Amino acid sequence: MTTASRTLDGAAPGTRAVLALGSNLGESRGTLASAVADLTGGDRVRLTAVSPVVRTRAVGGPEQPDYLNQVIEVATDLGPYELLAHCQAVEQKHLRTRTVRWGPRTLDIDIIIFGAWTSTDPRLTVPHPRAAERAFVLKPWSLMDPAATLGGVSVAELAANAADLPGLALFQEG
Ligand code: A4P
Ligand code: MG
Repeated sequence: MTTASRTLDGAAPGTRAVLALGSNLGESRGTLASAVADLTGGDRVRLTAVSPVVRTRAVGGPEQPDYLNQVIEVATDLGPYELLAHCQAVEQKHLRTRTVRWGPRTLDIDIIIFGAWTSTDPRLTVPHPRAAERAFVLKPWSLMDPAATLGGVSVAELAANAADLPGLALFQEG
């Protein structure tokens, strides 16, 4: 599980988890930056790789603004449900409210994979059941880790075939 792009802390111990962040309300760029800091600021969840930020057209739900999406990889000592609670606490901190499914939000954090662990529990389904078809997850993930696989398939290949790929562009910083 190493590639040249996993430069932040390639040797970190713990379970490797991939998290996908999305925001389309408020100051989304700043929200993503502070969410990554909040997620990985403690010593039980360590940042090991981070993707570029991409601007994406909303998939599903009502008419809504474009999203900024980003993917990170962490090494963690937490169990999967503890990591979910941690992600939800960070969402709450950013005033996430849940009204409409797939509706606009200040911050959404999904656990995409958690090591080799799998689950079909609706409270925590891993791998994330819709990740394999979503360029807004797959493309930044493949840019972060060109060798990544999901269900044995290349994430870069899945991204290239995702229906929402045409609505995606790299976010220009500054
Ligand atoms: N849950 C189950 N599995 C997981 C998991 N792997 N990671 C449960 C995180 N949560 C998981 O999520 C609802 C419940 O899913 C949680 O209580 C948790 O226990 P939510 O975040 O409250 O609701 P949601 O995000 O509105 O629903 P859902 O089904 O998670 O939506 P998605 O699939 O995350 O899609 N378009 C663009 N361009 N960019 C986006 O980021 N995001 C969505 C949301 C839709 N369209 C988008 C984007
Ligand atoms: Mg979600």
